[in-house]
Amino acid sequence: MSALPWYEDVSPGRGTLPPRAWYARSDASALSLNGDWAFRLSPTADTEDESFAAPDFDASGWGTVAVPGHWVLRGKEYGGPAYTNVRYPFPVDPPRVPTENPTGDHLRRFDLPADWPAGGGAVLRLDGVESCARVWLNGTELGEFKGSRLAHEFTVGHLLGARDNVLALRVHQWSSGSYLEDQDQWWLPGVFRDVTLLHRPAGSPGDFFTHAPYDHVTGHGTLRVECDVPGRVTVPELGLDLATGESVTVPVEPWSAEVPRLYEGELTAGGERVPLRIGFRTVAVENGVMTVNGRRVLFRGVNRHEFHPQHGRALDLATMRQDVVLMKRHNINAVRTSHYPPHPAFLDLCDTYGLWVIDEGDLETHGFEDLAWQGNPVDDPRWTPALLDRAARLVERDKNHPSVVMWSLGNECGTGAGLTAMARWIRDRDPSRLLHYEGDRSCADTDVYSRMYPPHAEVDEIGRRADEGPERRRELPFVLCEYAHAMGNGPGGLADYQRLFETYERCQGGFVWEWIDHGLVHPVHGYGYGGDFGEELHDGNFVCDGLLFPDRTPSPGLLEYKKVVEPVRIADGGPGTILVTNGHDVADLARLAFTWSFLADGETLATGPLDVPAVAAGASTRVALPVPPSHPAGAETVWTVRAVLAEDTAWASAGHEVAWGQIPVSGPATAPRSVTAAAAHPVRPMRPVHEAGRITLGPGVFDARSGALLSLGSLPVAGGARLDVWRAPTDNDEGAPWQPEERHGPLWRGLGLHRMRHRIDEITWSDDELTVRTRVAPAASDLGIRTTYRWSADGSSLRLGVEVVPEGDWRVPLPRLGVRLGLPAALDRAVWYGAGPGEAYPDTRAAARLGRWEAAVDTLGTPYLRPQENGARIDTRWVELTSRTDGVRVRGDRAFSFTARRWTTEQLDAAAHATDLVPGDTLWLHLDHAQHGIGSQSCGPGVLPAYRLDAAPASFSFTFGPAGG
Ligand code: IPT
Repeated sequence: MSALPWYEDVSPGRGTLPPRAWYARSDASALSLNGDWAFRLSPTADTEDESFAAPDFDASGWGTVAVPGHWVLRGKEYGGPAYTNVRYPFPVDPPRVPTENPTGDHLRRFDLPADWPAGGGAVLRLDGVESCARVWLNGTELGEFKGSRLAHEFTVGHLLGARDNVLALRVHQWSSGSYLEDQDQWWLPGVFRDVTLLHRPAGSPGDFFTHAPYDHVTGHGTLRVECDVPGRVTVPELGLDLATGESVTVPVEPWSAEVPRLYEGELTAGGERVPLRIGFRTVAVENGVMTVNGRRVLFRGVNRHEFHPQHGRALDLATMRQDVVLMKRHNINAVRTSHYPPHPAFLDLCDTYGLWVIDEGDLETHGFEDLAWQGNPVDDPRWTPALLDRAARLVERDKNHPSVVMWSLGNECGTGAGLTAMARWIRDRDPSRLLHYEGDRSCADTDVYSRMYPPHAEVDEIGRRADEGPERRRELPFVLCEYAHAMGNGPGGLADYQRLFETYERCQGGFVWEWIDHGLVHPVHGYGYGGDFGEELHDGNFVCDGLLFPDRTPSPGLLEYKKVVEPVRIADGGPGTILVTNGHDVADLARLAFTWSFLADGETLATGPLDVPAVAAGASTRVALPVPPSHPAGAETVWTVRAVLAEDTAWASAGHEVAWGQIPVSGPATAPRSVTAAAAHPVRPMRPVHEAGRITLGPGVFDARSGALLSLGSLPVAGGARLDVWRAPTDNDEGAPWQPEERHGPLWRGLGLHRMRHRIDEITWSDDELTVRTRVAPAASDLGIRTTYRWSADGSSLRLGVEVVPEGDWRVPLPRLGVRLGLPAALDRAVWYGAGPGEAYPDTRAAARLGRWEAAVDTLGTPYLRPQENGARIDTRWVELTSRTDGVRVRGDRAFSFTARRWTTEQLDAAAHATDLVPGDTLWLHLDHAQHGIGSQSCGPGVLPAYRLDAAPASFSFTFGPAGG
């Protein structure tokens, strides 16, 4: 067999310059080559010869493609995006790739700007091309490279003319590099980051390395800028002017994610002045704890893939900034750049706004796991040069960012000598940061013990340092590089993890998987996921597991995370006081203003400012509350204390809420636990009246045969107000096959909880009550739920008491336990008193606060890309649903959850995309005594025992009355 073509050999490339520090700009000229390029797509690597690279080639018959961009996102005639999680979408035979290898030829003609300097050289920089490129300028081949999310540069000065330069790129979708880029994401070939021509004045720096450690004992920073050419470094604010290579120690303010103090400086060498953005900080492990500037840090992190619903991984600066601002506004302080170095400008934003960064190499070979890791490139010396190239391109490009506190070798590669070689190289080149890699449990090469998706109990054990394992590992700080899989509704259990992180110093937080849903704009489905673009192999909606929807709207999961990781805790401090705990890593509370409000039955009676001293990070203080305002006797009362930004910041305006707490003063008037009518309606109980197949009881009319509620005052009722235990399984209910726990979604469906039948055993009435006895059960099973409905009424309200007694050996929890009824869709507004304003379930309820809330019914739901249970409002005392002319109020004897939507659970369950759900003319109202928790089992652990809804005898009741009652 002949030698392999370059794109199939394992080498990282040829002809490129050594990697070096990236900077956004200097005073040297630069020409962006972004824009519309001439483009030709071929089905194989060799359909077309290389004559297109010749300067006189006529490309007038070609189409165009936007650079940066991915050609597959241009429409069907350009192929399409393809999503796989772990599996390679081609036969695994490294380093060979399929003959069907979509190949994009790209051409760009350009003139040099009139003011392009005459002397010096020039460099062509390509910041990201998937999966490889061969490059020509003016007919001369420059070389070729692999490493999609890495910068590659070529010397081009000698080839440039003033006019009519022709840059030609041949890009193959598949290359040997694809074996190293098996990240869980869309396969998206193309020139997806900037292409820039950089003038290089004579004597200008090739590379430089800013060293700026901070000594927290002395408060001094030491600055030294290494450079490959002699130059000078100035930092006017510090009065510094020193030679490159020289070091100076001066008093400084340190950089941290909370106080991202940057000093502007300049490196002058030859004819170039390069702006420096210096952040002084020292990263260390001290006694098994990771510290920055001598203080323990706690990561409130997310995994961020680069994603845009229209542009894939081609992100503009505004979108990157939007990500950073959204993170800061949601109390997120750390990012893992899963699983490749991001666009370099993103790291500038992290430096500026303040985020701790784990910068990860462009490396994942996960698809070998299914093959027992046979042939894994990270354990094959032939691939080591390619791995080292990736390590160097990561570190060299990003080494000058203070935000980067850890280097990560890559993700999900198993183990191998190649990884060790990378780790050695990185340690040698940059000992100032910690090294991360999750895939090797021995931690032989790493400075932190990192896990993905460990259950809470395991985190607890590690926190107590009771974990077994290699000696070395037991002395390392612990992080969860991935946890809380945010797929669909969820993640549940966040608060329980956070408690562990705040209990054990060794547990230094984690990174939620993941930041944003990768739903791509789709002509039919709104947003498409795996399988929607004709892929023969795909992993469905596993690519939609973010805290943001594709359009960057925060999901309920992000709001929950914001609350769970809030850096200030406001709790009951004992009579008349609150306890304020500053959970920041370094910042005191001076930047925050506190306010109180006093609520009675959800109504705000008074508000005011609260003086809270600027306690230091880690410290607590007790603060006295004012005298409560006068309020109705017997009202449920609660203090709400909020911490808001005192002044505008770069990422939010003054008044932006950072943290809050609620402190109950007096509870709800204790409701009668008995569900007998007498207890609820001491006055004027009404008599059921039987006539012509109907039973009338106050405002309720029932079918005398089935006991179904037919109307409620003037409102027709569908579905009878019957017991309901089914919910459209969430992605977390469905669970992941690799999780050891039982998967409830499939078990529920197997049992038939989605097709429960209602047997009417007895309908009786007395002077003051209508009683309907039933047994609710699925076909083919001996499991069932004895259900008794007791209806009673006074003049205007109707009361339903429900008693359930499960029969048989129930081994699975119930999805929900409540009743559902259909009301006219004209009831389009909801007002409720309970926890809100957003969706909440037993283990996703931290962000829900007690209050009186109001919303259009059509906004109560959460449009998860794959439809599933959503939109419940927890801890509801009462809810009112109204149209312009009509309305109903439902009160619970005890707090309940309500859900209101214009489609049934069955329709929700059957839908594959949010666009499948069409509102009907019935408003389906669920009144749930309880719901099962959410958990995180779509990838990680399931619902914790405390949040399980086990089948057990229960009774609950609701009172239906006129709105405004
Ligand atoms: C883990 C991966 O690291 C990440 O890329 C993503 O796939 C995530 O899971 C799930 O969405 S790997 C998983 C099989 C534990």
